[in-house]
Amino acid sequence: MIKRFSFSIHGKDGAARTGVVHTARGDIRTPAFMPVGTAATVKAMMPESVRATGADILLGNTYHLMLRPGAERMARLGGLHAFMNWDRPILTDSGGFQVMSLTSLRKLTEKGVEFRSHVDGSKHMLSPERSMEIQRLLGSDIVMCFDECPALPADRTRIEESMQLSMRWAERSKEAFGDRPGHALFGIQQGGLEQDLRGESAATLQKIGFDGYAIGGLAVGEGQEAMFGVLDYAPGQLPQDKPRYLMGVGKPDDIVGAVQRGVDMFDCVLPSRSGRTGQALTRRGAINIKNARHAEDPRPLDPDCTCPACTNYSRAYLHHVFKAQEIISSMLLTWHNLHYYQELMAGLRGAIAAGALDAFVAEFHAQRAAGDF
Ligand code: PRF
Ligand code: ZN
Repeated sequence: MIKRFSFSIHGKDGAARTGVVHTARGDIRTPAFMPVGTAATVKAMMPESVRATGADILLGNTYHLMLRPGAERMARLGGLHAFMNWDRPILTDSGGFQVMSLTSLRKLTEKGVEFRSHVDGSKHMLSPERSMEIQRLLGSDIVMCFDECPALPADRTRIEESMQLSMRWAERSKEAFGDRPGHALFGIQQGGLEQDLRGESAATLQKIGFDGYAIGGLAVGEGQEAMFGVLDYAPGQLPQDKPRYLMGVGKPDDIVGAVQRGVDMFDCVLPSRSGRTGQALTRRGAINIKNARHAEDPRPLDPDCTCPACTNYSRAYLHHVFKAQEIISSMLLTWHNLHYYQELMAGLRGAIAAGALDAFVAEFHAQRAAGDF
């Protein structure tokens, strides 16, 4: 018997919720942060290390994996989970957003989008139907609808036409996805910063019917205040009893504000990418390990962090290996950043369950205001 996809809410505090998404490959505690494993790896991390940071689920990308190593090849090799040695849930993004941000010379039509690979210039096509097929070949547990996401600012006509195209593609995605027990399909709300268009998008998606609902089209240049303005109403336009996923967000304070407004799932390259560029994200804010002030500092990054970077190494060492471009620099800082993100999510879950989210958020901001250790 394949376990059915479901979501149970165990506690609420204001608009925030904590619960568990149940999948055939295991449970996802929410609010959840999904580390990004674009090319079948969370860069600089072994999968068992990613798990050790507390991650329940990873994100993979249709766009990158279709180009390299290829979806059909991945299927012949047993699917993404076996290929990358991660047996827990994987959510895959559908590719449209990456085509728009990573390729030039693309052609958008009702059918889908034609583009040239950023790897070798070869020509490819993505459509709702092909995106569903690729995500099936990868073996994704949570499949995302194929959508289009305009960069902001954009005028209302452009936002409206794009949203309506995404809704027609959502319908085709659902049809092409079919009936796949144990696998989930999420719709993606679009509509920019326009409340009525967001409402129309949410209503259309609910009529089609999905296992979960993403809020797309945010964190694309509008700024935190405008994003929170949308999040003041967007989660309420979506079903109460299904998971809500804010795509591509974000910084720690973005996540905290979005959780307060009713979002359950997040993904972002920030903790892993900034780990590779020498930025540590901590309770007290960001620390730039490149800075010469760390060169002889024997203290750990964060004295209270239990990650390997903070338990076993000094800031002086982390500064040295970054300056010397040693691979361990990326490994240690990525581990620390992912550990910090997962601790933050665990803290949010505990605070919501205890009905103490306001106090938790006040302490979160107070520690950041206190600055470096
Ligand atoms: N759609 C899809 N993927 C995304 C986004 C979107 O709108 C965003 C926007 N922040 C990030 N990733 N399919
Ligand atoms: Zn640490």
